[in-house]
This record gives sequence, structure tokens and C-alpha cells, in this order.
Amino acid sequence: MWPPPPPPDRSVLFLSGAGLSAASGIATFRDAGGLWEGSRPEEVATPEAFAEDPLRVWRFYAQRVEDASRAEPNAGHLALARLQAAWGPRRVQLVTQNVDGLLGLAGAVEVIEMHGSLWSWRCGRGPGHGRVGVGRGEIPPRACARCGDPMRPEVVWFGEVPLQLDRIGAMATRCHTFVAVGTSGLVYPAAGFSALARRAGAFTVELNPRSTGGPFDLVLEAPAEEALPALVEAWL
Ligand code: BJW
Repeated sequence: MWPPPPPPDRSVLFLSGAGLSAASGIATFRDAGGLWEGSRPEEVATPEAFAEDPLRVWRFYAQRVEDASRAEPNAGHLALARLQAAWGPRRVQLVTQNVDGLLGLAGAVEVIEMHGSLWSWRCGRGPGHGRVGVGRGEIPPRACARCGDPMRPEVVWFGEVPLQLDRIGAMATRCHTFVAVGTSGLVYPAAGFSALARRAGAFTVELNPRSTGGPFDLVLEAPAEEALPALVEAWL
């Protein structure tokens, strides 16, 4: 049932998406009842939307901060953090598209947040201008303290380049096992990493209650909060 663990000198790369945080009460994007049901992502998650109506974008992300502030890591986050603590961050590589910070809150020491973070905001005028951290339960600032321009979350919107792509690409081509957890595989370049890993010889696994039909060597149709603790228990 479970994939074989990577040998001690090889790595496993987990690429997670919104489904990993679903059991923490954070809505996914594209499922029924998801964040984007009934609204168009381009109205809030593009630089153009921000330029056109910064207040609308601020409201959307201020609500996201409020929701994420109430969320706690679930058994899936805790299992990944446990595995990374046991085998170390070189052998257990965690890449997430999620911006909620829950893997870090679960105790994972090294996480690549390729779509940025809800907990860091910057002046819309550009990087290097005003920048502030936002804590759990805090209301994000609307305007830059230096120039008064609208602030935006340091998340990666459509048309922007995700973070640390070279590093993730190198990790994907070298890993022994690649596990896509709770992601629809619709958004690139994240969606391309499993194929990259597979071409380079990795054993690829999808963990999702509803298979996406992508080309994986093994599909585990189960929720992350149930399957990850069991997988980690089996591997350790
Ligand atoms: C469970 C579960 C449980 C439920 N357990 N699972 C045509 C071809 C290729 C690319 C493009 C194209 N046209 C346009 C593009 C580019 C575009 C893109 O991919 N568009 C597609 C929509 C077609 N991509 C970009 O613009 C990216 N940038 C880019 O390409 O730059 C150019 C460039 C790249 C490289 C080098 C040089 C230049 C940027 C993409 C940024 C995405 N940003 C967002 C918003 C972040 C901020 C925010 O949070 O608001 O990121 S969009 C949104 O989607 C968010 C997510 O991270 C991302 C992925 O969503 P995810 O996580 O997969 O969630 P869902 O809801 O889709 O799926 C949830 C899954 O969980 C489901 O499968 C459920 O079944 C499952 N699930 N419960 C496990 N309990």
C-alpha cells in the first residue's frame, strides 16, 4: 500500500497544496465551497486586480489572514514535520504552494513556500519599499507607512514568478520519491514538478481523496490528514 521509503542517502520531496490544510478549516481554492467558487481568481489574485481595486484585494486577503489565524496544524502537517525532524531536511524536502504557514507552525524546520506567505506584506510600489510582518490575529496594514501606497501580501499571483524555482527543480530531479499532496495540479509551474521528477527517475505518488488523473506511479485516494500520519508511521 505505501511506497517504499527512500534509502538513507536519498530524499523524498513532498509538494503540498490547499488540500493539506483543508482539515485545519482553510478552504481550498477549486473544490465545492472553495475560495474561488463563484468568483474569478483574476479579480483578486493578479497584479492587475490589485492595481485596479486595491481595497477589494486587501479585503480578500485580510479575510484570509483572519481565517488562517484561527487555523491550527492538522495531523497531516504534524506528520510531515515529524518525518523531517526524524530524517532531517536534506532527506525530507517540503515544498508548499500554501501561504498559511501551517507547516512551520507544526514544527517543520525547512519549508519552501513557493507561492509566498500571508504573514508578510509589502508596499505595492515595489520590493524594498515598506515591508511588515503580520502576526496571527493581527489586521494587515492597508497603506505603506512610508508613502501611503496600498499594501499587498507577499504571495505569488498569476503572472508573477513563484519563489525558489531553480532550487525546487534541482530537488525534483534528484529526489528518490516525489509525493504530491492535496493539490489539483492545475497551476504551473508547480504542476510540472511531478513530471520533472518522474522523468528523472523518481517514484511519484499522488495523495488526494479525488485523484487528478495525472501520471503518477501510485495514487493514494485518501485525505492527507489520515494518510500522512499512517505513511510516516510506516516509514519510521
Ligand atoms: C485534499 C483534501 C484533503 C481536498 N486531503 N487533499 C497555460 C499553461 C501553463 C501555464 C499557464 C497557462 N496559462 C497561464 C499559465 C500560468 C499560470 C497558470 O498556471 N495558470 C493556470 C490556471 C492555467 N501560472 C502562473 O501565472 C504562475 N506564474 C508563472 O507561470 O510565471 C511565469 C514563469 C514561470 C516560471 C519561470 C518564468 C516565468 C504563478 C501562479 C501563482 C498561483 N497563485 C495562487 C494564489 C496564491 C496566493 C493566494 O493564496 O491567494 O496559488 S493561485 C492558487 O492555486 C494558489 C494555490 O497555491 C494554487 C494551486 O492550488 P491548489 O493548492 O492545488 O488548490 P486547489 O483548490 O486547486 O486543489 C485542492 C486539492 O486538494 C484538490 O485536488 C482536492 O481534491 C484536494 N483535497 N481535501 C488531501 N483533506
